[in-house]
Formats: sequence, structure tokens, C-alpha cells
Amino acid sequence: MKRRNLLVGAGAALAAGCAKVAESDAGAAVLSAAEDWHRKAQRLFAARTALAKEYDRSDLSPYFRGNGSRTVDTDAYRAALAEGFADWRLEVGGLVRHPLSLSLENIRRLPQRTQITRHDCVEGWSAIGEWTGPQLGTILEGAGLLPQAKYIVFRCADTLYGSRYYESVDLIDAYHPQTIIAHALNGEPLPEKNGAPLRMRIERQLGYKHAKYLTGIEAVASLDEIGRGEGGYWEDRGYQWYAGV
Ligand SMILES: Nc1nc2c(c(=O)[nH]1)N[C@H]1C(S)=C(S)[C@@H](COP(=O)(O)O)O[C@H]1N2
Ligand SMILES: [Mo]
Repeated sequence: MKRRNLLVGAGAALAAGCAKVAESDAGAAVLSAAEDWHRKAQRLFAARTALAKEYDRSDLSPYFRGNGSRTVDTDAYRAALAEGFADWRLEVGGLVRHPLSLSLENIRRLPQRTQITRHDCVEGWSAIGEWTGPQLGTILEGAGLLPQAKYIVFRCADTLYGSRYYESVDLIDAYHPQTIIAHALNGEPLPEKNGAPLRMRIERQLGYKHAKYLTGIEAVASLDEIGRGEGGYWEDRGYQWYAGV
């Protein structure tokens, strides 16, 4: 009761204050600018959290091509592939309370999401595939992000023209419900060319954001010190960091 009275009192004082500010032209301008900003922020947030279109099984592309790296050219990867990735680990670290080291079995036992989406590559081709895996959000919850964490970096096993592939997203995309760590394509374990054993699906963005051959997930406060500092392999070579589709 006391608390409520306090709140009502504060609200009334605030309303009175606002009415006074609004009396002056400058005050009214500030208030309407604030409302405008709030409306724009709201619209932007709604746009960023909206779901990508999901398709039916009848829409599946008969063949989902492999692009960029189609394998990892190391003896360790060939050995891992031969033994069905029994020892593959996904390391989750950086600005987290509880660093994790997850096996494929751990990842398959988490709650799963399956989604049929269209992949769009900047090179001008698209393909529709069905992806299955846990939401990245579930794993981040388990690891416990520290308040300083602003971006999630995806580490990959492959090198392209001599540099390690990597990618990153902000926390809106990290917690987007369709952002999953896929271990299956069209109901089968992920093929080698499509990033076996694990690859990201970042459904609101272009193909190059979807890191394949995933080995690590790292929470960071800044992207400046990673790679050449632009947030991803292709971003370091001039592509947009935010590649919305
Ligand atoms: N590790 C890694 N991830 C990668 C790439 C790559 O070369 N290496 N290529 C990217 C690009 S440009 C696209 S279009 C998609 C291709 O995914 P796909 O091979 O399953 O078609 O993976 C993206 N993720
Ligand atoms: Mo691409």
C-alpha cells in the first residue's frame, strides 16, 4: 500500500513536471523527439526479432550446395570425420560465468528446433533446407553471459586463402529463436561440404554469417581485437557486418 502510494505520488509529480516542460516550445520538441526515438527503437527491435519465413518439406531444394570451404584441409579433421566426430568439442567461453565444452552427444540432447528456411548467398544463389539443432540462446543461458558481453564470436576449424574463418553477431541475433547450432540438414547428420559436424544458422542474415565447421563460441565486449577487427572473415575483406535479408 505504502509502495503504491509512493509510485502514484512519483507518477503525479512526473506528469506535472512534464506538463510544465511541454508548456515551453523547446520542452515540447524534446518530448516529441523522445517519443519519436522510442517509436523508432520499437520498430527497429520488432524488425530485428521477427521470424524468417519457414517453408514446407515440399519446398526443399533437391541439392543443397556447399560454398566457400567445402571441407577442412587438416589431418585432424579427416580423422575426426572418419570416426564420426566422436571427440569433437564445441568450446563455449569468453565473457561467461561457466565455460562449457560440449560433445555432439551433449548438443543432440538439448531441446531441439527444426526449421525449413531459405539460405541466400551474396554470390546470387539460394537454397531451401531443413536444419535441426539447439537454440544458441539455450547454450548461452547455460554458460551465463557476463554483463560486459556484447557480441558472440563463432570460431571455425577451416582456413580460407590462409586465414581462419570466423563470424560474429550481436545479442539480438544470438537470442533470436531461429539462431540454432545445426547438426543436421534434411534429417541427416550435417554433410561435410555444409560444415560437419556443426554450423550456425543465422536466419535473418546472408549466407556468409552462417559459420560452418564450428569449434567455438566466444562472448566478447568488442570485436576490435579479433581477426582484422571487422567482425568476420568476409567483413574483414569489405562485406557488411550486419547482412540482413
Ligand atoms: N567456416 C566457414 N563457414 C562458412 C563459409 C566458409 O567458407 N567457411 N562460407 C560461408 C558462405 S559465403 C556461405 S554462402 C555459406 C554456405 O553454406 P553451405 O556450404 O552449406 O552452402 O557458408 C558460410 N559459412
Ligand atoms: Mo555466401
